[in-house]
Amino acid sequence: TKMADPTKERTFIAVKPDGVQRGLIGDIMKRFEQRGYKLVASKLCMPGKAHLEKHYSDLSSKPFFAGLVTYMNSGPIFAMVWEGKQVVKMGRVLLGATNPLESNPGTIRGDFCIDVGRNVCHGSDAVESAQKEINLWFKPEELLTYEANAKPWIYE
Ligand code: RTP
Repeated sequence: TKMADPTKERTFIAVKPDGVQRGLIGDIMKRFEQRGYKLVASKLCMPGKAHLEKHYSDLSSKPFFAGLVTYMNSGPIFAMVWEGKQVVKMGRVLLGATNPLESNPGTIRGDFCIDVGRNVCHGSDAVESAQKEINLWFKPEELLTYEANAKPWIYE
């Protein structure tokens, strides 16, 4: 059996409502673009409370869950799917630690925020959750397949 192409890994990244309001969409996209990742889908959306509760269902027992959903439902979210080698893990690196007080300068959260409840972006934490989140946020026809000059300029 043929191994899956490692350069086709995908992750779900979102600019949260505070990031959109603060005009950070371009900066956040730029970091993924310049690293060499390929954008395969994106949209500005306000998916509503039920969808956001589903997105964060693993956290439903946490004391901050209601506040988290209210925050996520407070304005448009810019949802994206990025593709490339180790993009799930690297996406987390680019975002920085969940709590901005622990995220390194140079990361998105380390450069732009202070409070964990206003941490401007989301990124899938594993390949399996990425697949689930991509399916929750995007229809199959919204994910585009196209050539993007990655080989041989990004990958050896
Ligand atoms: P995300 O899903 O947003 O990328 O964040 P994450 O995996 O780094 O962190 P997770 O533990 O899944 O938490 C999801 C989001 O909930 C908010 N949060 N608030 N008040 C708190 O103690 C607290 N802890 C987490 C954050 O907005 C976090 O990104």
